[in-house]
Amino acid sequence: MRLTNDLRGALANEELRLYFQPVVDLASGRIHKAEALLRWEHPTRGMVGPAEFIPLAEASGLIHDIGEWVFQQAAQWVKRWRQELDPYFQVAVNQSPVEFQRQGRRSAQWLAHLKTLGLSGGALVVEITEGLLLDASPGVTEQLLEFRDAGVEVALDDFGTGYSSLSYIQKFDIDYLKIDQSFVRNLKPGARDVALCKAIIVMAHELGIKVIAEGVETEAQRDLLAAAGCDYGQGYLFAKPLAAEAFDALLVRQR
Ligand code: G
Ligand code: G
Ligand code: MN
Ligand code: NA
Repeated sequence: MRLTNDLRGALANEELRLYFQPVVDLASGRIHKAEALLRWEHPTRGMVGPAEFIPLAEASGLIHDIGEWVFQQAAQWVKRWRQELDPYFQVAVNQSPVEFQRQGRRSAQWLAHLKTLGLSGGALVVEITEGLLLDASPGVTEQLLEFRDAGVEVALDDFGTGYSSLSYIQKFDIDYLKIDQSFVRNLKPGARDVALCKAIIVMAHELGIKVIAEGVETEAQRDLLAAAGCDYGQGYLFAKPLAAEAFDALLVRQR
């Protein structure tokens, strides 16, 4: 396919961009973390989103080199933000099931690389989806444990859209649960989704898991989530995903 061929050249031609969206502590209103979101600045098509090209990257095997690039970029930026702004700042990177299952011995290389930058594993959060846990092979479990041992935190992305089962999150020692934006969208006083979000938050907290709400677009949504005890929010209300330099400027302004 044409786009897959172009994607082969995207890394070499430096067409990939790593954007960052703030993750805000709902109690203080401060930016504590960022989610790294990949973009492809295609020479003729303009900005291409990951939903379009990640599947091609997976099918072609290019996902592994791309994932490596994402990690390198994320590590470089989190180093800066930890050094200059906040020693506990974290950057979250997304891993598709295909990537995560092949992570294997790369974990050791990642950790070694973080170490050369003077960073601990705790500088990173890895976002995985429920689907990965559903057919969890011994390799997946092992990988999760390896991250845990190294202090890398794990977030369960898009929570509520898959086969959300309480047994997974209990079994896999997850650090964060990200409530999918489809639940946040309909948050209005008295709406059923308020009860749903509250229940998710209470359950997560009982299990020692922190909660991030995605797709927060209005102050009303933010206030309902904060009142429900949600720890973090992410969404256009705070900022859309930003180019690294713009995100950097945002962080400097909050210092
Ligand atoms: O930012 P946007 O809505 O376009 O992201 C769409 C999807 O792409 C999200 O579900 C996100 O998890 C995924 N995604 C974004 N960046 C990356 C990445 O670096 N690697 C992988 N595997 N998925 C990503
Ligand atoms: O990794 P994940 O599947 O959670 O990807 C999050 C996606 O949601 C990204 O594509 C990001 O651009 C998008 N997004 C982030 N904030 C908002 C928001 O407030 N509203 C909507 N509609 N989308 C958002
Ligand atoms: Mn995500
Ligand atoms: Na998500």
